[in-house]
Amino acid sequence: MNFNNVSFERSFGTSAQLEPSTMPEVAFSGRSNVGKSSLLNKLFNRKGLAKVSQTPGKTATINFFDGDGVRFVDLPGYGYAKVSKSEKERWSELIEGYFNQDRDFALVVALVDIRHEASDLDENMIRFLREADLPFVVALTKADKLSRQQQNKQKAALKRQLELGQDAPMVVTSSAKGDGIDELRRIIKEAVS
Ligand SMILES: Nc1nc2c(ncn2[C@@H]2O[C@H](COP(=O)(O)OP(=O)(O)OP(=O)(O)O)[C@@H](O)[C@H]2O)c(=O)[nH]1
Ligand SMILES: [Mg+2]
Repeated sequence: MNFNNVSFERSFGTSAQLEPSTMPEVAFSGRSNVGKSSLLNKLFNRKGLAKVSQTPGKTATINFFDGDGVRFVDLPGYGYAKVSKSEKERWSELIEGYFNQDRDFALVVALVDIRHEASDLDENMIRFLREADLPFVVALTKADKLSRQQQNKQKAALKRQLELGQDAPMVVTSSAKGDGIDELRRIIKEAVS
């Protein structure tokens, strides 16, 4: 696939509205504000493709993008404390509803902020992906905020915390500086081929 060719398809507010799976899908999961939309934009070098915000909770729908015959799925972020209970329920309905459907899951890019310990919800997400036997790669985000030495230290600590094997796929990324973007493109290409 070619990362120069992408277009927005549609947004969905409930999982019942989701269109059936007609292409291999690459989904981006992670807590609110971790950098899902930014990473998607960086992969395609298209700044305004997915909406980015400094305010957590920006992506409150599931958004489909057609990337050269591969569907890229921007999921709403989990774990944002300041939204109402009904909003939280809507979000978990969307995320769980998406993963419970019979879809062509080629890869889940599970984003985790490199600066912190993984949250309980991050741990749950990774455990779910492992138990459901879904193909996934962990993308550690915002690497530009740490020195190289700190990045390596956090990478090892997060591998341990998330109980990922030594050679589990984990990519250190920065949407701001471009680190890890080519590597992630390679992993995506391989997963959809
Ligand atoms: N320094 C730095 N900031 C980043 C990076 N990636 C994202 N950000 C910033 O983090 C904030 C959230 O980014 P988004 O891409 O909107 O995060 P999201 O995961 O899509 O958030 P929701 O849609 O709310 O779930 C924005 O202010 C981004 O500019 C990165 O690699 N480095
Ligand atoms: Mg977003």
